[in-house]
Amino acid sequence: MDLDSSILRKVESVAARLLKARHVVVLTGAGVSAESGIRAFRDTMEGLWKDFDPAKLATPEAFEADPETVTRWYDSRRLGCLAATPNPGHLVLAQIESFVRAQGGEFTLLTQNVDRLHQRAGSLEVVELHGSIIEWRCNQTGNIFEPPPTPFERFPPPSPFDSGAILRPDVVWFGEALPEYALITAFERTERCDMFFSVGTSSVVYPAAGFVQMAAQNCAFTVEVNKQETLASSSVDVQLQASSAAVLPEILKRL
Ligand code: BV8
Repeated sequence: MDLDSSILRKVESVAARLLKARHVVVLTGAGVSAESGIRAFRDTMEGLWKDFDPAKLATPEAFEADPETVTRWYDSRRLGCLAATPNPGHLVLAQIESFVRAQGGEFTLLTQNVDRLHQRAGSLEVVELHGSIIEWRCNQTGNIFEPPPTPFERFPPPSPFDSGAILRPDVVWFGEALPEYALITAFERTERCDMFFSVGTSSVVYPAAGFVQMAAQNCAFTVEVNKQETLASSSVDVQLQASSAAVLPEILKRL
């Protein structure tokens, strides 16, 4: 996808800043994985799930009320994530991390995504704010289990750790607290960052959506990469309205 000259001028300014940045934080959302064929969270649902609302299914109440439907939905998404491959957006973020570290800087990737594509693309310092769909956990013991890359045979899947228990995806549902380590790390790194990117997120979900505001208040240079305007667009220094898979490689080329 060719980027127009106004976006390329903005890309030049972002790359110039990144050359000097020493504490870089990147927040990613579902838009980064969209080009790997993974439906963004607020995209309309299709097929079997077209009559369901993700925001209602991604809750402990839904799991309590109908564990079979919720675990079927998550297992189909898990298999979709395993079948997907990282796209240029994921790969470039891993290369930008290497660049910043080679300059003696610190790089932190805060992701809201649960698909583990950043790790598969080679990103090292990844903080999963909303957990991972690739791992599941026993709803009694809390033990973690990574299922094989095949569909569960029974729903809800029985726990291998406790005969009366079942497995749930190791994600953070609405109304659940983020993992303590993830939250503390996200606050600490955002507090001291000198450059913050918000990539492929609608900036609707908190506390993740609050980090870009926090970075801006701490005078970090803030950049948004999104196909559309979002709730964060008015608070960033540079808004790159384009796809992450198209614009991130243009930034890397200029480092
Ligand atoms: C909590 C995992 C407290 C599951 C998800 C204020 C403070 C704190 C909490 C709240 C608050 N106000 C409201 C709340 C409650 C709630 C919340 O934020 N609600 C929203 C709806 C208002 N927050 C919570 O419940 C959080 N918990 O705060 O707990 C607490 C404390 C102590 C004790 C108990 C409780 C937990 C939130 C986590 C929920 N789990 N995911 C799963 O995946 O199934 S969130 C869900 O939305 C997604 O998974 C994703 O992680 C998140 C954000 O979505 P996006 O990633 O932005 O995706 P979306 O589809 O919306 O947008 C995609 C974007 O990409 C679009 O802008 C599009 O234009 C763009 N795009 C598309 N293609 C591209 C692109 N951009 C670039 N390139 C492309 N190619």
